[in-house]
Amino acid sequence: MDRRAFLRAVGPATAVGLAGCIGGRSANTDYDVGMGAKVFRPQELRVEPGTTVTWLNTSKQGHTVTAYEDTLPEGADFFASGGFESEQAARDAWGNSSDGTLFEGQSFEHTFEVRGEYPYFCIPHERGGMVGTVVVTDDPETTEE
Ligand SMILES: [Cu+2]
Repeated sequence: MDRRAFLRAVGPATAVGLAGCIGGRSANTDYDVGMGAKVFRPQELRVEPGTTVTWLNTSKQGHTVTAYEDTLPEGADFFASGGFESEQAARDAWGNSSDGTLFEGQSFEHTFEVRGEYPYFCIPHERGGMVGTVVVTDDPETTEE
């Protein structure tokens, strides 16, 4: 079983539109982390180094995917929807003009090379608890470290 297929298999049973899926994978179903009203699903995703993770806004609300810069593993790249280079830049841009927002059906990707834990959040729903973690590990199929 390939890695992405495994991740989908253990991921959220989120209902998404099925139009256009006949005979293959549509863009709307090919994602690793979905989004509810104020939640990332799954909240924790475990992947091997080198994995490209795709987030898809499967809700009607606008969200962001924004890394907590201060807690990134050493040597890891910052990531944020909108392509900002720092957490502060992402927060400022969202505050000024909602830049970096993923609207319904929009996706964001990041490739994780460095092992470790990557907490991230949604800027407008951070206070509502919309946070998640990507764990990059050589052994993604267990939940014990
Ligand atoms: Cu959100």
